[in-house]
Formats: sequence, C-alpha cells, structure tokens
Amino acid sequence: MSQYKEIANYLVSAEEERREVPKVTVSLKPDLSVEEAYLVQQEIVNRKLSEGRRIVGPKMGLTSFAKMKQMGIEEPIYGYVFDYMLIENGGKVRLSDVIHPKVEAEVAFVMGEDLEGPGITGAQVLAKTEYVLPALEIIDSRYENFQFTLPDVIADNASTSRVVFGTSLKKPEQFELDLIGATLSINGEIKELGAGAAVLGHPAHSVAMLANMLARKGDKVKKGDVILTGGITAAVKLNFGDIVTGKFDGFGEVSFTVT
Ligand code: 0L1
Ligand code: MG
Repeated sequence: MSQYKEIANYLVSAEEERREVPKVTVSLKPDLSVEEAYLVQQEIVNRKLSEGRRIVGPKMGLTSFAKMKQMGIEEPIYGYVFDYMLIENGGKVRLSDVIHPKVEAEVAFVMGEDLEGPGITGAQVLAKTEYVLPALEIIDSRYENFQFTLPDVIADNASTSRVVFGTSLKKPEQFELDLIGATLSINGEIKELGAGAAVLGHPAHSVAMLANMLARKGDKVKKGDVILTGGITAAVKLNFGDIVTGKFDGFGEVSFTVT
C-alpha cells in the first residue's frame, strides 16, 4: 500500500471513530508537502467513492485574507463535500457523530455549466452559475486541538465534516454577493458577522480560483456541483444544545440544532 493511502486510512479512521489524532507531520510523514497532501486527499476521495459515497461538490477553505496571513499562505485550499455530510435546513447535528466541530457562514454556488481552468475569472463563474444559496459549514479537523500545518489540513480534506444548505435558491445577478451581510448566531446571540467580500473580495473569485487550482490535476468544476466558497464569518465552536442560525441579508436563513 502506498504511504499516501496509509495516511488517508489513518485520517478516515479518525473521522469514522470520532477521535482526534496527532498531525500527520508529527511522525507519520514530517516532510509532507502541499502536493503530496493533495495526493493523500485524493486517496480519501477515492476511498469514499469506492464505498458508494457521492461528491456534492468541491469546497474552498482558508479564503479570508486574515486566515491566509495567519497560515502564511498565498492561495486558499480545497476539499470535497460528500452526500453523507448533508444536514437538512432546520435539522440536527449530533455531537456524537463528530469530534470538536465549529461552524461558519458561507455562500454556495450551484453550477449550470462546467468551468475548466486555467484562466477562469469571477465574471465567467457568474455567467455559468445556475443559483447561489446561503449555507452553514460545520468543520471538524481530525487533528488534536484543531491544530495543523497547511499540508496537514489539506490531507484532512480541509476539515470538511457537515453542511447545512439554505432552501432559498437565488439567481446570482439578483445580488452583489460581495456586499451581502451575514450574522452567525448561537442561541439568539450574534457570535460573528461579516460580508461576502471576506471571501477573496467576492465569493465568485473563490469559485474561479477553485477551477484554476483543479486544472492543475486535470480536473474541473462540473455542471451540478454545489460549491462552498469559504467562510464569510470566523468559525465558532459548537456545544451541546446550541441552536445555530445564519442570517444572510435578503438572501435567506439557515439553521440547525446541536444534539
Ligand atoms: O472550510 C474551511 O475554511 C476550513 C478550512 C480548513 C481550516 C480549518 O479547519 O479551520
Ligand atoms: Mg468553510
């Protein structure tokens, strides 16, 4: 078995057994590079597909300039959302299904056509988008204390765990997505807020960058993909009993309860 597959199995076991594990770079592979980390991530994707899971869409992470500066990186990262990660709007996230979850508010895109990089622009993304919708992403690093290096978090499928999509589908031309304000409340108290511009200046730039990054491995954004573009707000830790609500100005509301 390749070392990438071994690391992928290590991370999938942590996810399935709901336990945090030491970072890959602590001892399994201290010299793991970003390129190798994406090969590990691909092994995770292959394993889930072979188990009958379906990809909902790729997602972007670390898209705020603040997070990129904090991690010392110049471009965001991507991972994949699978069907088993979906929670219905108004539904429940069970703490026993996850490790140490956090939530962030995001804008999602539903693609009406394929987007093949390199050279894709935000304007091209908007022209090929069928709908946009609000979402809450639950991230859940498999690593101890939610701490990692850049290769670690890429290998760990960008901490992807659960997603609640809103039920209001909007046409992208109805909105200036960079100006949409969002609040993230827990038990009625606003914990974080932000605007669409927190995502690389405009959420469409995030999808463009995703298409351009996927092109490096000969892949593309596909018609029908539902894409999380990155956090408008910082991520907030979840606790038992939390009622979580994301309100997006004129765009919709998304909520779930932690049980
Ligand atoms: O979706 C995200 O922005 C998460 C990317 C990975 C970083 C993290 O877990 O905070
Ligand atoms: Mg996210």
